Amino acid sequence: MDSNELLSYLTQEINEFVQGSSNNWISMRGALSPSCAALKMFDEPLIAVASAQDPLFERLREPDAVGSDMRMPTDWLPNACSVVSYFLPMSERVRLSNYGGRPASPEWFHARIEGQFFIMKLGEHITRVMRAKGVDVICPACHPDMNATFFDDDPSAAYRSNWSERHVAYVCGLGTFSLTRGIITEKGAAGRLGSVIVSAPLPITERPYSDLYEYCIKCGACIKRCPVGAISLESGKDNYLCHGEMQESKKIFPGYVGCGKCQVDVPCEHARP
Ligand code: B12
Repeated sequence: MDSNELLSYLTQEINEFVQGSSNNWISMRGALSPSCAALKMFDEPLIAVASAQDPLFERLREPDAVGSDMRMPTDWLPNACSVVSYFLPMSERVRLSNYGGRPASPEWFHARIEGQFFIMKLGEHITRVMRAKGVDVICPACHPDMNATFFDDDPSAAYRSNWSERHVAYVCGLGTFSLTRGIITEKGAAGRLGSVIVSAPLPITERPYSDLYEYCIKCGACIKRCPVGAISLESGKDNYLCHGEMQESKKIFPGYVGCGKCQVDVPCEHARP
């Protein structure tokens, strides 16, 4: 298979998995509320590729970007050649359910918790199909070394992962940051991200922007949506306040966390404004 064929094959495998895997649906038995029965969490993803040697990855190790803990593609996979990033847009049902005020809707809680589980299942699936083609692959989100530091762990390094999926998505050409610091893609900001690193060369996606916040129109709609006043035009989003709201949300359904109010009922919800 040449690199174009391999990317087409991978894209098809990802799309079929999102469409066909039962893990993308909430069963009647597992539903937090009757409204969530047979809920499909994610629609067809966006997929983009960067070279593992793209110098922008090194730039992420600077303190103003992510910091020195940010791992490079070759730290995960020594023979890394390409990085594939994917954005899974929340389904309309999930998005609309979260239009009200706090707390997050049960549908949104599912897309946060079972949604992340699904992203890991997708990573495992990609790993299987790529290995079957003789390609080495690592999915950082499925790897025991993937971590994130929260304020309680170390305030000076708070809210940083050693593989920030948004920064990887930015390098791969999927989109730019918003006032809320979420990534805005061609399918909006309401969704979750994942990525894999592979040893095969794949056709690289053009990065159609040069500014970090190019897709954000700074309309301020997310400012009004935030229940704790964590977002401002002057300083973007205060992660400490945002995290506090997420912690509060844990009291509603044990084991569930989420908010996402700033990602819905805003112009960047499901399209690039
Ligand atoms: C820690 C964390 C949080 C923290 C802090 C969030 C944050 N903005 O960092 C808290 C608890 C607050 C949080 C909340 C939420 N999170 Co969260 N979180 C993470 C996590 C685990 C790590 C984030 C990280 O490493 N940040 C690193 C710091 C450095 O990022 P930053 O300060 O925002 O980055 C700025 C600088 O880098 C600056 N910059 C300066 N110079 C330069 C130079 C260059 C070259 C670049 C690129 C950037 C740059 O630009 C950036 C934007 O301002 C990721 C998962 C992962 N492993 O990636 C999910 C993740 C970011 N969360 C996600 C989501 C969905 C949420 C929630 C909506 C939860 C929910 N589902 O209800 C909320 C609100 C999200 C929001 N609007 O920001 C998604 C984002 C999806 C998207 N569309 O972008 C992620 C990617 C999880 C996933 N797998 O999809 N989260």
